[in-house]
Amino acid sequence: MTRRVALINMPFANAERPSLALGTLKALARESGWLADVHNFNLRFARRIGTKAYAFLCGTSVTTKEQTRRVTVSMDHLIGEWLFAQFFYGMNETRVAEYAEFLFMQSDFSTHLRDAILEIRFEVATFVAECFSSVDWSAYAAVGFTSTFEQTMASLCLAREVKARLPHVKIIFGGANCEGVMGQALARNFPFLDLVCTGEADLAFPRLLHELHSDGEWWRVPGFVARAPHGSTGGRPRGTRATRECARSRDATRLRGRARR
Ligand code: B12
Repeated sequence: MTRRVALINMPFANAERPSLALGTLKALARESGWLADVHNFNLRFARRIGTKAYAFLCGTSVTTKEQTRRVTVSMDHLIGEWLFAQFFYGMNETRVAEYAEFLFMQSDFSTHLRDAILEIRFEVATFVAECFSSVDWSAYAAVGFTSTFEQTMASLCLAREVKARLPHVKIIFGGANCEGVMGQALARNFPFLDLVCTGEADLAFPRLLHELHSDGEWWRVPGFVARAPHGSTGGRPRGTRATRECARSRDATRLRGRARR
């Protein structure tokens, strides 16, 4: 198996701050003798929709010609997730109208600003296609996505594409949105995810790379919820034992921390 892994940073990761997680994982991969390429597709989307619009969707407050008072998106609206969900699940204009109404009620956006936000959904399909075609995914044994804040739907869009065309490439998710039961739910609901890292990966990721390279039992590495390679019905993912092990070690760390205080 080739020792090369792609690490992906999808929208809506802040365009002004590189991902600490992917920097860490890249260094860990290198120490394990793997080549790791970080693809910051968040920057590509920022270029596509404009850096000001992108920063706004990441939480920066803005004023516009029509909107003279400064406004900020609320993280509770999950606008970034909603935009990519329109592509992932297929657009439904009734639901779009419902969401527009919701945004109108919940925020003091001008009609112009609200419509501009909703229009961004039409950029997503081309963006995902471009992300896919810009990389030779067959060069990788695994593709890892980091998801914190509003990166889950965009990551799922590209991950589904890669898995559909290259089923042998392992798809791995990790990040704050995959912690604990959230990671279990992701693995259960999206069958194209092979592994979801449900906590810190500093120890788990090198171990996973080792198992992948040696054709070992990668689905048993503690810290991941994993889908078994053969005979999986696509139902419950395997690896809950690993998650419990991971949870136990996290509890132990927390207790040690408390004891020190
Ligand atoms: C630094 C930080 C910030 C900074 C910078 C954020 C940034 N954009 O880079 C600032 C102060 C700006 C900030 C702001 C906010 N933050 Co903040 N922040 C953090 C903090 C303290 C550290 C994040 C970090 O970089 N860690 C270091 C990296 C190395 O760790 P990591 O990302 O967890 O990655 C590890 C694992 O998750 C895993 N992993 C990650 N990706 C992948 C991928 C693969 C393939 C694998 C195998 C493993 C893996 O491996 C890594 C190494 O172990 C975390 C809390 C925490 N202790 O983690 C909260 C946290 C990320 N923030 C949070 C929140 C809610 C916010 C705000 C929304 C708060 C608010 N209400 O305004 C804003 C949003 C800002 C924005 N939209 O950009 C939440 C996010 C929840 C979520 N599910 O996404 C966290 C988790 C805190 C919490 N527990 O609630 N934040």
